[in-house]
Amino acid sequence: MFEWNWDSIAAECTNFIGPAGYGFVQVSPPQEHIQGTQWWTDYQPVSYILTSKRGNQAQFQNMINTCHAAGVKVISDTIWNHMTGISSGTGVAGSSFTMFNYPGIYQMSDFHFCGLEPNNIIVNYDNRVEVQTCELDGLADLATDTDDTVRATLAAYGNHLISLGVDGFRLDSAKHMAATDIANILSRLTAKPYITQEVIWGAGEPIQPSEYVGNGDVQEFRYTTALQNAFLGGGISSLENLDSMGAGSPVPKPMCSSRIMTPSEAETPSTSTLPPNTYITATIFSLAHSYGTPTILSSYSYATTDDGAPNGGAGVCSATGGADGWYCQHRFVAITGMVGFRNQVGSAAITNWVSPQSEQIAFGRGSAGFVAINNADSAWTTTFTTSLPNNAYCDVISGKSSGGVCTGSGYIHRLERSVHRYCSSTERYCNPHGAAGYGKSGTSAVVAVSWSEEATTTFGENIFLVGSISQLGSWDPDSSLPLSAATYPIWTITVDLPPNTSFEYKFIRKETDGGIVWESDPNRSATTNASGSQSISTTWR
Ligand code: ARE
Ligand code: CA
Repeated sequence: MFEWNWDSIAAECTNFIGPAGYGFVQVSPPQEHIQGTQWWTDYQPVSYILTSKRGNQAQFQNMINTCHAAGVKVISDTIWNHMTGISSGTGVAGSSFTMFNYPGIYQMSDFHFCGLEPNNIIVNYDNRVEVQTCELDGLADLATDTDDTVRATLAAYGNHLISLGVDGFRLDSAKHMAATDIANILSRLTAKPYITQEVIWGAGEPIQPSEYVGNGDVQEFRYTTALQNAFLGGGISSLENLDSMGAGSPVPKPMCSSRIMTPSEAETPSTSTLPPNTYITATIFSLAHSYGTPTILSSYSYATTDDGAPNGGAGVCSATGGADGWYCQHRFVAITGMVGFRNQVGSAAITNWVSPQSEQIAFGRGSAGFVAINNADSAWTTTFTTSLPNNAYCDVISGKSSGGVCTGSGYIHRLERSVHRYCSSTERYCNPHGAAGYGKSGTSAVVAVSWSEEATTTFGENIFLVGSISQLGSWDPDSSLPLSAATYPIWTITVDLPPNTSFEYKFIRKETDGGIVWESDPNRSATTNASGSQSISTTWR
């Protein structure tokens, strides 16, 4: 929530971010910084007082509590590398300073003076020592390597944030501190927060993002570049090889850069309607694909790149987009639909990847979701093979499920596990078929049947449901439905079945070696109700 103030983030957590299913909200730096309307004044710290443009400590605390109550964790942007770049002044909380003397906190001896003529400012990114001990853009560089006052002060700041309930830190300019410096400071924290480190990968540079993975996640930006290149002409079929697209070298899995391109980097979205543009389409891809931990940047429009937040920093949105200069990308229907999709598919593997031509791809995520993306300007009409069980599904991109009814298009997922979808010539994206349980077609009445099957298994064995009707796999073990072991030894599953329908079924156990053990005869039987839901409890036999 780039540059949103604390009160408006608190309200947005309650009103939208929590209900939409986002896991975290990342916020701009909370500490005292230099004065000025430009957004980047936030990156010139003056003290560790928690008063910034966005509010004071009480407001920051209230935001954390409110977001937590809405089920949303908080990541704080955190600056450990440097202090100010301007030579003197007064911070937004009233603290006076001169560069290299921050009263009561740091003095001259706590900073690096790397000896680089004429002004100690980093020029050569091919020199490790220069990058880590000279000044980034002239920002007073803290001696994080040698100075115990610096390390203790930064850890005290981190512990203060943790004591308020902050769940994670984004470590700004992490590349400009040795990974071991960061590790030392982290070791002094009272709890281990979620860590994401900004280490921009640069061609030929000696400092590698991989050096930092021991501390936490790394935001290294090659993912952004790969997506941008693919969607803006390179061809999205190339994304099948995402793991090896990092400018000739592999993009290692654990360090995904998650920041998606901003609207200004792609095409500026309209604030009133859902625009079928590249930004949206690429964001859909990043949420559908298993790679990394996606971040949605929620930003604002600007005339110059120095512009600070609109509306005095108070974030405002319309129902499905921005208002008063804010974009509110986190509210876009397609994006929130895909957040739900991602929550549903979890860690399920990618299945059934197809790309008939370079600008069209489709793939599934286990038994829970399927997405088709058309980045060409021509229509794409085809039949897909998916890993989804036969069922009715909502298109979560054109509308999300609300009260069990699709507000967008609904699809019946038919026999042969295929699904039809047509993209019009004006659409640059095609719609994914959303997660089971994330909304059923409003046009097809179904009865939700929930089973609780008690079964003891050994590690690696799993229980599946198979039966006489197509929704239960037509007695084909390969089409059987997996039960959840979340409440082991009670295995559970809920399946939407047609009303007033009689069928037979059994549970099967799949062994670690692929073998299948059927329950003993006779077959179990049941008949669905006319509507609503029903529950059946059984025990393995
Ligand atoms: C401002 C003024 C400057 C002035 C300075 C000091 O704009 O003209 O010299 O103040 O008075 C942000 C803004 C800066 C701003 C700064 C402080 O972007 O414009 O400077 O706040 O107010 C490298 C770093 C990377 C860093 C980028 C900017 O490795 O960590 O440079 N990114 C983070 C944030 C920024 C933020 C800072 C760090 C500082 O994302 O928003 O700066 O807190 C290659 C290399 C990269 C290098 C990149 C750009 O790609 O591989 O490592 O990134 O070039 O140089
Ligand atoms: Ca440094």
